[in-house]
Amino acid sequence: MPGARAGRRWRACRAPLAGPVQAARPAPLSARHPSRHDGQVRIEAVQGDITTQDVDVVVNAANSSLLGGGGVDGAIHAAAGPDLLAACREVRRTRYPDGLPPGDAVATDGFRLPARWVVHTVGPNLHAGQDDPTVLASCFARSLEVAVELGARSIAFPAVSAGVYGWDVAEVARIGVGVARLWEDGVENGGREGHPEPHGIELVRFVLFSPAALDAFEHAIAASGRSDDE
Ligand code: AR6
Repeated sequence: MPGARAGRRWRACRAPLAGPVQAARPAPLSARHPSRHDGQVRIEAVQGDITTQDVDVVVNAANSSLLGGGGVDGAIHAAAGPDLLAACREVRRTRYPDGLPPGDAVATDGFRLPARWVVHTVGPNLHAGQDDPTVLASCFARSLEVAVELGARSIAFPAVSAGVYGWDVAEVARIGVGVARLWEDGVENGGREGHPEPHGIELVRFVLFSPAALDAFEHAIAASGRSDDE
């Protein structure tokens, strides 16, 4: 199970939030979870443009420079406006002068996006020989961790590394959904009973550009054991 191995990695590279990001003021736990008793997370896949998603956090499939690029990275920067690039430059200057390493994640505000925050992660680039699935799993896991630290309830992921970086979308789907399921189960936090603090994430949405990618993620969700209607 790649997500299980990835758990060790994402703890190992845990880092504090970037300075420029304004974290949500946490509400009392009773108010944050008015209707949830079991810690369940809704995991879903939709076809669409991630920049239009009405969620708390949109995840960006960035590169280590954090200074923009093509694909989903270019779309997010275009939709968020130039303040996003300025925030990324600040993150580079203050926290990651050598760039964000593959598998890690860092937050900025979302600026003109409907999403309040962007969590930037860097997937492994298969074309550069980066073929370790634990690094890809760490992208999903670290992004979730950062979202929790922000106080987010909902998060949208693209198919990280399935574009320019060359990973097979079915593999990305298996890994991304696997990490989300582990999170849902509380495995990385000692199980629901032993969870020291509710994580607060209620929705993990994978947003896919193409019907083929949607199909891959729907298949991975179905294969991972539970339907969200259960
Ligand atoms: N909404 C949802 N998915 C999208 C969107 C969108 N607006 N645009 C593209 N995709 P990629 P990577 C899909 O290449 O493989 C950038 O230049 C796309 O169809 O964006 O991690 C960065 O700066 C694909 O399925 O990310 C890096 O240099 C998926 O998003 C490099 O590309 C990821 O494709 C990162 O490559």
